[in-house]
Formats: sequence, C-alpha cells, structure tokens
Amino acid sequence: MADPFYSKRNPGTGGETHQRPSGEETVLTTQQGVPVADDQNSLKLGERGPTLLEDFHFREKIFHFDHERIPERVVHARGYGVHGTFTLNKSLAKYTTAQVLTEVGEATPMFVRFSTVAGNKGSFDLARDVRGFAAKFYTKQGNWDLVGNNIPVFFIQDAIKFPDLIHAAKPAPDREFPQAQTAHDNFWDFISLTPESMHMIMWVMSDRAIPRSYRFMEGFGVHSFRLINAKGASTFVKFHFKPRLGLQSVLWNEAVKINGSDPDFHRRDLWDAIEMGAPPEWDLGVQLFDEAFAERFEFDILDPTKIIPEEQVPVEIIGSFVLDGRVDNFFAETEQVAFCTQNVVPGIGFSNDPLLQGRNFSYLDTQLKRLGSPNFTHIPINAPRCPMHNHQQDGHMAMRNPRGRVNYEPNSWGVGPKEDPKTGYRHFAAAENGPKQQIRPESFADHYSQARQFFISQTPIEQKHIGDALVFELSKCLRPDIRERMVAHLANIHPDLAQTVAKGLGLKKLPKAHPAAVEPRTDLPPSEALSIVKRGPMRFEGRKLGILVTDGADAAVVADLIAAVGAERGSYEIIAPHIAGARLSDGAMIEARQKIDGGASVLYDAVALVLSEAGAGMLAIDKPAKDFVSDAFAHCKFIAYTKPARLLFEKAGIAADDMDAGCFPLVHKGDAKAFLAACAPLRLWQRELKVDLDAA
Ligand code: HDE
Repeated sequence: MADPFYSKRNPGTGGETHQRPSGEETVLTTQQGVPVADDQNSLKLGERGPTLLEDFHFREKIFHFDHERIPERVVHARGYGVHGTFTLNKSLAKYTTAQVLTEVGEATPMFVRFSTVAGNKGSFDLARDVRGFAAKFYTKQGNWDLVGNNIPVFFIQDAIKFPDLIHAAKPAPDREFPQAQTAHDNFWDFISLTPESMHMIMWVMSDRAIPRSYRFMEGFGVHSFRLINAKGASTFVKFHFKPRLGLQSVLWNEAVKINGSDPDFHRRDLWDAIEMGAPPEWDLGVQLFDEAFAERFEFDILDPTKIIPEEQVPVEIIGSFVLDGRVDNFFAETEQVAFCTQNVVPGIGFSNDPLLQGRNFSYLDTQLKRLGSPNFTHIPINAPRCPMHNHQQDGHMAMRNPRGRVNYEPNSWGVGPKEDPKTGYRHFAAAENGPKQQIRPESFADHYSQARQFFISQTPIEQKHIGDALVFELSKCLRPDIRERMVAHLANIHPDLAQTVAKGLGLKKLPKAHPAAVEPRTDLPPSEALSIVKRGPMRFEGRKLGILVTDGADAAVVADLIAAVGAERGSYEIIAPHIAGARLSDGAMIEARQKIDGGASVLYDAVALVLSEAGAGMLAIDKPAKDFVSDAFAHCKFIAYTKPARLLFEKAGIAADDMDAGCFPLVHKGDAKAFLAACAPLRLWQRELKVDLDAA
C-alpha cells in the first residue's frame, strides 16, 4: 500500500505547517514542543547581567539558526522549482515498457527545477549561461529524472573534463571573481584549448543563453537514451521539451539592465504566471532512431556535442506538461530536490555516451555531500509516490526504517519484499567488447561542422548577436593570445563570423584557421528548428505590457489597452511617477504597480506611453522616464503612445524622423487592439540592423 502521505500531488514541506488560518492562536514552542513564555529576551542574571547558559530556548534557537545552510550545488546553484503534471497522449508501447510513456491519458506528477549553471545561489537570473531544465517524473514505476538543459549539446565529450570546465568558468580561485559570467580569461583559455566545445559555444553566444523567461525556453535531454520494450529490444531516443508559448530571448544590453532592475526576473516571472492562473505548458517530444540510423548518421550518436537535426529525425510529440504548482517552501522543495541521471524506470536505459556515464556517478555522489545522508530519498520532494520497499536502513536522519524483525533476504519468515523478474528493472543487454583504454573515438573528431550548421541556420539579427556576444566576451579577456586563438577557431566555423569578431576585437589580421582534427564540412544544410526568431510566438500571449501613465492621462486609452492585452491573454503593469498611482482624465485613480525608476522598460515585452501634456512635460526632464523610452526603442520594442508623449521621445534622443513602424500612435478607439496585434513578432529587428548599418 502506498503511504498516503507520499501519494499526495504536492508533498509539501514534509512537516506540519505552523501557519494556521488567521484568527486561530498558535503557541510558539521549542523543537521539543515546550511552550515558550518569552521570545523577546534571553535569560539574564539581574537586569543588566550576563546571559545564562541555562536558557535552553535561546540556545536551541541560535543553534538551529547556525546550521540553516547546506552546501549550495557545485553547479546550477541558483534555481527555481515548480510542481506540474505530465499527460501522455501518444503511446510508445512499441518501444518501451515505461508506463509513463505507454499509458495514454495517465497524469504523472512532476517537479521541475530551472537553473543557471555558473553563478552562485545569490547571483542574478539574466547571466549569459546555459539554463538547467531538470524534470522529476513521479511515475507508478518509480522516479524518472530527466536532468536536461535548454541547449541540446554540451561543452565536452568526456565527463573526466567536467571539473576543468567548471573550474575555468567559475570565479578564479585567487580573487573569487568574476561571478556568474564567462567573460574572462580562464573560461576562454580553457575553451580555446578545447575545440570540441565550439558547437556549444555557438549556442551559448546566441540569444538562447539569455532567455526572456523560463516559460519561453526549450528543454533537451541532450544524450541519446534507450527505450527498451517487452521483448528486450532497444530504440535510441532523444528527449525534447517544446514551450507552447514559443521561444523568446532578450538582448544583451537588456539582460545587463534587467540584472540591475530585477535580479529575480525569471523566478518572479514564473511565480507570477502561476499565481495569475496562466501556468506555462510544454510538449514532450521524442526523436526515435535505431542502430541502422546511428550507423549511417554523419556523427556519432554517443557524442554529446552533436545534435540530430529535426529535419533528419523529426520530433514526435507524445504528451505535454503543465507547471502550475508553486512550492510551499523554497528550501524544503527547490533546494532539497535531488536529481540523479541514474534515476530511470523499467523501459528506459542509458547509452554509452561518456558524459552520461560519468553523470550517473556524479549526481548520486553530490546529493550525499549536499544533503548529508544517504537518506535524502526520505525527504518528501525526493521520495517516490509509488509503493517502495527494501531492506536499506539506518544512517543519518532515517525517517522510515522497515518494521518488524526481518531486514534481510532470503529469509525463512516468509515476509519482506522480493525481487520480481517480470516487472523489475532490466538493463539493456548490450554486447560490448574491446580492450580497456583511455581514448577519444575517431567518430567524435569533427568539432566545427555542426557549429557552422548552427550559425547558418540563424536569421541575420541572430547571427549579429552571436558576433556581438563573442566580441563582448573576448574583449573582457586580458590576454591577446586567447582572443586570437578563439578567432582562429571561428575561422573553421564561418569566415564571416571570424571576420566580424576579428574586426570587433581590432585584430590587425585574421589569424590562420586552427588546425582541425578532420576537415570541417560546409555541406550541412541549415535547420529551421535552430533559430529562435523562426520559432517565435507571433502572438502576445504570455507577454507583459508596461503602461506608463501620468495624472490626466486619457482614461479611455488606458482602458482600451488593458482590454486589448487581456484579449491576447497577456498581462500588464501600470507604471507611474508615484507608486500611489495616477488620477486619469475621468477623475478616477489608477493604481501603479511600479514607480517609474523601479519599473524600467526592460521588464516588459512592449510598452505604452499614455501621458497628459503636463505629465509629458514633467517626465521630459526625468532621467528614468527618458531611459524608459530610449531603452525600449534601442531594444527594438513596440511602443504605443498618445500625442503628448512625442515630447518624451524627443527628449530621449529619438527624433521625429527616427520614429518607425514600431512606434504606434494611439489616436482612435481600436488602436490599442491593432497595436497588440502589431506586437506579435515582439521586436522590430530592422531597427537594430538599421542602427548598425548607419554606424558602419
Ligand atoms: Fe550536471 N551536475 N553534470 N549537467 N546538471 C549537476 O548535480 C555533472 C551536465 C544539469 O536543478 C550536479 O545535483 C557532470 C549535462 C542540471 O538540481 C552535479 C557532468 C547536463 C543540473 C552535476 C554534467 C547537465 C545539474 C550539481 C559532465 C544537461 C541541476 C548539483 C559529465 C544534459 C539539477 C547536482 C538541479 C547539476 C554533474 C553535465 C544538467 C555535480 C559530472 C550534459 C540541469 O552532480
């Protein structure tokens, strides 16, 4: 019988909540349950005398506080977790015995933790970084963890290089900076000496590494896994998560400013979406392929620095998940959740990808370090929600030792759990042989061809952003030889990119291409699926409009905008010179969510300036208001405005003849609706390309 506690959808914090409905009195107690009479003053000898050791409540309180911290994750320290539900709508019964992938309509509870990789727990959300996208499925056959990223490839091919990669990316050990960024010598030194990282570098320098929100990100299991069917036959599989809201990222200049305006931008976004009843959804897709495909594919399916283009093996959508349950307690759930790549269920197995094989050791090991006991599986967020019985016992913090006298098998008492050859986990019987050796396979040797394929699959604006990012990052490297070595790698990827970056770094001449282990291919075709812009949403759903208002602003225009954004299933925030809000033209007060200097335009997908004459005059001399407009314009955002706001444009440095199709006058009823419809592509990229052309 399943323990009813664990079968609840949200196991909560694992303890009695001490917050009773308001009005009900709760007496403060010690950990022993002893009621406390005074929680304001420690026990002292006399009125001004020393504190007495005898005060057990004081000592227990301080002692517990002193031990509140556990080691943060060595990577992916900053993260945000949410509950959800996965529902299967297409059975893979032909390929696997995993019920989570065969029982159509079955709802499986999940917990997902999003994260950045390099920054510490208190770093900011908009670092240029890979995002973790780790999912725990509480299936009827045990927990299945798919510990993925928002990028489908990785920096290295062998787990033995992981500590080096992470040491190089994290702050330098002597100075402990820079924090949460790769724009420094150590990182680019390691990368430029590690050609296998070049494909990943293209992704990390693309806008994928500065997502607008977790809600607009893809997720990837990265490695080739195996599905195993009832006959023991195996099919390879790569897992994909595709966001229903489409893909979207921010600009680098925007990311830098978001980190200052709201370092918690991504976690707040997810929390707000769930709280307002618009939880994000993803489709779960699979790329299925057999040994024959693996044999004829240009690259090795065990090499985690390679993708299988969707044009070659289409992604089949088999189900979807919604993330609609925020945690009750961050520490109990998000911090204590322990993902392990080794957590698979019958019907799902591993490939020989050397990165995956190494991960299968690392994750279990790291949880012991972090959570302090092999009993971390007893913590509600980690416990399976299906029946669970074995003879494992004791250890620190054991919460559920088996009952009775029998704790071994076989036994002649006729009790206790036993193995089951029919339903139990069976490893795929792969036939392996060969000498023991430390070797990198020849089939892993092509480091540039897919990097080039990624680059040529991008739209011009995305290619520009990759060039800009490389110039930015390498300009932070103090050693010129590291900069040049990187450009020599880029010469193997694409001549235009190498030229752009060389020019951006002010190199006198283009370095010779770095010697390549195998000749890079130039015949791989572009793949549509690799561009964010081509997979953009073309609608405002899930996006946020910032409406800047002043006293006397046209109430009808504000009402139209609010109605239009609601109709598009977007959200909005009112920004005003004062947090108390503004008195609109109809005499009614509208509440503000942000005061102008706290509500920078980088926090919104599009903005509207609904100003009165007097209001525009006042904001025209206000720096945050001018930044609001000039940033929105520079970040290619769509900007709606009422006539008096023209003054603010002008004072923000945007002359009348610079106003383009993305600047949208609100004159007639219905204009707000048309504005929201025009916002569908979210950014007017021509604006940025034009600025660059003018500057050249
Ligand atoms: Fe991880 N990784 N990783 N990683 N990883 C960890 O486990 C590791 C890799 C990923 O939200 C650690 O619990 C090695 C690839 C995510 O709790 C640690 C290697 C991918 C998370 C670890 C890799 C990932 C982690 C640190 C090279 C994408 C956060 C804390 C072989 C497919 C999970 C922890 C969460 C976390 C090791 C490479 C994704 C130390 C050795 C490739 C999403 O075990």
